[in-house]
Amino acid sequence: MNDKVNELDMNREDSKDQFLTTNQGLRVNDDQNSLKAGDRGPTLMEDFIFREKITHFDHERIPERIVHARGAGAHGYFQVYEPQAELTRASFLQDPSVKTPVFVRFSTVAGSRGSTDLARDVRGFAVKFYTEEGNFDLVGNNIPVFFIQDAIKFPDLIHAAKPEPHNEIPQAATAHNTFWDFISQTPESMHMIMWAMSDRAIPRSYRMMEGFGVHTFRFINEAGKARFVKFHWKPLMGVHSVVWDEAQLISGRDPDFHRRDLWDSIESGAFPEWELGVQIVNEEDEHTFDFDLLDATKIIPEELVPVRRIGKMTLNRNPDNYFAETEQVAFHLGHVVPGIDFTNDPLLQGRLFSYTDTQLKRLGGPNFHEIPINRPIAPVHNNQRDGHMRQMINKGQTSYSPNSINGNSPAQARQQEGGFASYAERIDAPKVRARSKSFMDHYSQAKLFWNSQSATEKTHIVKALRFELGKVAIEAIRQRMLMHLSKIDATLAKLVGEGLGLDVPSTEGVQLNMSVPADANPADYQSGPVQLTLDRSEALSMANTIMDSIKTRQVAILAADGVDAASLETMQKALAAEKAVIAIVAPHLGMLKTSGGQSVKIDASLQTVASVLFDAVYVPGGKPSADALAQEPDAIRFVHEAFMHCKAIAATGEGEILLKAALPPDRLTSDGIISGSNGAADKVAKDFIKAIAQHRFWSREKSLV
Ligand code: HDE
Repeated sequence: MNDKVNELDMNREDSKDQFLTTNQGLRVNDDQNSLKAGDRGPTLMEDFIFREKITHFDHERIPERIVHARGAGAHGYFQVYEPQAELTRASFLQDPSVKTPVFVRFSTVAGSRGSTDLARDVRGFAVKFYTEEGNFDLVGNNIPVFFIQDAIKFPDLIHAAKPEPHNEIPQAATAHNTFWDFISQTPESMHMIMWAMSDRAIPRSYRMMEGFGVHTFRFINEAGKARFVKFHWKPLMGVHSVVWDEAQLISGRDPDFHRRDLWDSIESGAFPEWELGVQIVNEEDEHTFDFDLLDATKIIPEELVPVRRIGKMTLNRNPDNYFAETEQVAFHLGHVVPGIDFTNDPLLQGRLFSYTDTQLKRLGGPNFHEIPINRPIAPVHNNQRDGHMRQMINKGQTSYSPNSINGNSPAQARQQEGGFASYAERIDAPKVRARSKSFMDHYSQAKLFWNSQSATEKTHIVKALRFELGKVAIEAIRQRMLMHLSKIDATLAKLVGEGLGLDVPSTEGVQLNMSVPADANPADYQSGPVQLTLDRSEALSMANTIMDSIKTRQVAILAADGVDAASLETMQKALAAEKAVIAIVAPHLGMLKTSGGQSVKIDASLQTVASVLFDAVYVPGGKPSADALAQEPDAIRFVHEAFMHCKAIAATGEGEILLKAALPPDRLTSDGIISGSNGAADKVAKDFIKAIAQHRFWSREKSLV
């Protein structure tokens, strides 16, 4: 039961078995021809049907989101595990039997609405909880920190990241001059840069990403006691990514890869799940860390404050209409409920302004809260009136307060009645434009992140930086970036420098932070020394993630006519039992003739798919099948690419012929390549399943560190 999904019913339309009408309900008799003076004459102004249709069409587009334009959404619900009354009075966090409806939108940041899902980018992770006390939006990302510390820099950051203004190139990519020009003068970005250059920025699936509220928020309980809180989403499938070469190829083969993955898994009943985690810090401990809790470029390492998992979110329904739901959904950090409040994080504070402002432009006026997907399930009563596209028909004579005519309704609610009261934080300070000294450590947590990565992850970061900076045409920008990297780690800087053909310049006497007010002393804005309370944090490495299931993993079975039916079936059964998704890929579409003369349906041809769309490949036996595939360049490339991207590969019997055609002999025994005779198909299937769950076999790559 999902109240919001049912509530949307009043706005759903289904034209099945209905007549075509105008927007006024008039049945249309001829939708093929406009009204003309003679069948070869000019169209008449009178044609109100033509004009209505074309006018509506002309106005079908609304401005795309200025950031996070590209996204995909889904409905679901959230359930808390235990009452959280000790921490917060928020009602949706009290009763484990209550399923609070949610709508979630995942997104990339930089690209336009039609750009590829596989850009190297931060992913948005925005959740709207339709609670009984009103909507609560947790508008987060899949990376726990941000590029900048103060919201006033956001337009600069985004202008630098977006396609360059003179030629609108490149789309959905940060690998260009302006982005790195800005970053190389903004050391507060360095921690975020480490994350953005890591594989976190190229997820395998939205279902396999963490989510973070980023800012420090406040929880407030019934007694008015406040604590700091950081929000986390932990995916039950673990955190997994693709490799960069693969991401680039997917962008061509299927730019809707993430959108499709989310859609298909929900349609097939494999509902994505995340646990909601909280890190709690008591108010008296605010200043016990070597970073500032109000600084959104810092995490609280999980080793210092563990993440408590307090509930679970399940996404179980795709939208009916992309535009009506996913495009029109309007998130806002300021959509909170009693028990959740803000802190003075200057990034958070700026966001509190931006989200309503942007909806006014994007959704066209102040009534965007009435659009069905944005409408709370909690009742709405206030004295706000009129405006573009008003849906509500407010009854009565009064639209002001106090009023005596309507008994002063709608009435303010006491706190005990659910009235929201802002946390009465004491503020007594001069009004200044300034950055706190406690925000001036820009490299320590970047170093912590680097130190916490596996050798493979470090290699990928180095390669990502070589790629991105390699696309920067201005050498001074590359040089500046190398200086910053050398502050994080000397090996990192050296390795990136080698890829760029540059020595790492000395930072002696160089002012690395150029984001300095005109009258400030630049020295006050330079980063303090690197200080590490922790050497490393296990939670930061994806190498430590969950790898226990192959559920929903996409497995390609490469086959041609004459394939060995028994080994094919054995593998199909074994994979299906583990809930993997199987596709038989053959040189042509239609039916496949097995060695035993049976017919098997082909799911995709080698022309329509590629290995980058799958997690693993299996080549069954049957000599005619294997021989035919070994003659197909697309089949050879399929196996070769799967190998290059470190995926599990299995073959039984003559299936090895294709492996031998695709890979050099010394690579046939690499990790994650499983083969056996046709008779051993059972054993091969078992080993293959274990291998797919490992996600990737990084030992095949050349490690740089
Ligand atoms: Fe956003 N951000 N943002 N952002 N943001 C928007 O609001 C903004 C930031 C995030 O799926 C916009 O409705 C400012 C951090 C998500 O609809 C806009 C600053 C985080 C989404 C806006 C930030 C986010 C947005 C554009 C600097 C992670 C997509 C369209 C202070 C915690 C939500 C819109 C969706 C969208 C402003 C930084 C997350 C312009 C000024 C940090 C997930 O209002």
